[in-house]
Amino acid sequence: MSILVLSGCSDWQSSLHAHGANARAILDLIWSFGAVAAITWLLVMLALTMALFHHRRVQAAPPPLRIDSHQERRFGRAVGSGVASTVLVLAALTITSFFAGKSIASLSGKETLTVRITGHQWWWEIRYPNDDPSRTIVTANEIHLPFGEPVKVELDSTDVIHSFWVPSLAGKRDLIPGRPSELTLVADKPGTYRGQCAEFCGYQHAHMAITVVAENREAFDAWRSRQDAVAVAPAGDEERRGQRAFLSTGCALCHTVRGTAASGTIGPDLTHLASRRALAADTLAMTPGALAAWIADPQSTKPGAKMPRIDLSADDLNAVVTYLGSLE
Ligand code: HEC
Ligand SMILES: [Cu+2]
Repeated sequence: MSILVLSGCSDWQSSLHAHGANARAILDLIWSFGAVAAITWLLVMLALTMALFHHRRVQAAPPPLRIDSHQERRFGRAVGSGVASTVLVLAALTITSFFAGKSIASLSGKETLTVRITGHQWWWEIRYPNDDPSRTIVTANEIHLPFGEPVKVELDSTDVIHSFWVPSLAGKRDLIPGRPSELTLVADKPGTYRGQCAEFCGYQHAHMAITVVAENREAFDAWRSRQDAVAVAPAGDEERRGQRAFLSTGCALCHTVRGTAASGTIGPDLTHLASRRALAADTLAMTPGALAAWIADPQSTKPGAKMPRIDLSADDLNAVVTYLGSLE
């Protein structure tokens, strides 16, 4: 629990710690709306307190139809100025939010990179499209991007509505099946930012996190060319055994490992699995032990996940873990 509470405040997943132009525009809105709401609340409380203390005792109730015109004018002025100031404040807030929207929209069209994200229960499929489709990079749950450059993120979903939200970098955007949407991500400086599905999408909604790794251009290009390559061939007997087990026990029906016969598309692409930081949408760290635990019984880690438990012999399991662990 305390970890949850703390992670809400840490600066890698927080709207209050903006690390990009779009997140900053939203943070400015949060502060200005918050300040206006606080001042309004204070004024109302002040008026209420004054009313309580200046309350004059009514000696005898006046006859209901006797209108005191002086009193009426005062009431009229009070209500009128209340309405006028409400309208002014609303207009000011509308204008502020209009300009925030404009500054966010101003980045679109200036993007240097496109990332296509598809939401799945309960993981993110990430593609870096290429004019040559065979060179499109497919990965999962981890976006790499060059910092300082606006990146166009195209969003879609194949099952239910999800919502893409990396609070330190940008606002939310829903992923609605059949209704593609877009968002611009920009990170000011290198760093790792965490995002989370922000629209309840089923049982494992809370285990649907995404990581954004912002790095300099050279590091990003190096990452991209590593991802571009097909999977490394098994280097030894153990890896060969692992690959055989992987291809023959059904894993290949759902997973792709480019360069092998495995070309399933139900689950994440595993071509460069070992280059990622986490497993199953940031549910487990990328360690051999966690990988073995996940493959041996995905349902105990993420009940309801769309990956069935497949019985492998202990030796096959170890070999599969070694093989997948070699796919950098
Ligand atoms: C019926 C389809 C299906 C089969 C069969 C299947 N998987 Fe999966 N696998 C998935 C799905 C869906 C996920 C994503 C689960 C999630 O994060 O919610 C997944 C996730 C994974 C991951 C984590 C990937 C990541 O980047 O987080 C690994 C590793 C994995 N599977 C390995 C295997 C292995 C090894 C086998 C065979 C023993 C296998 N899978 C069989 C559907 C399948
Ligand atoms: Cu979701």
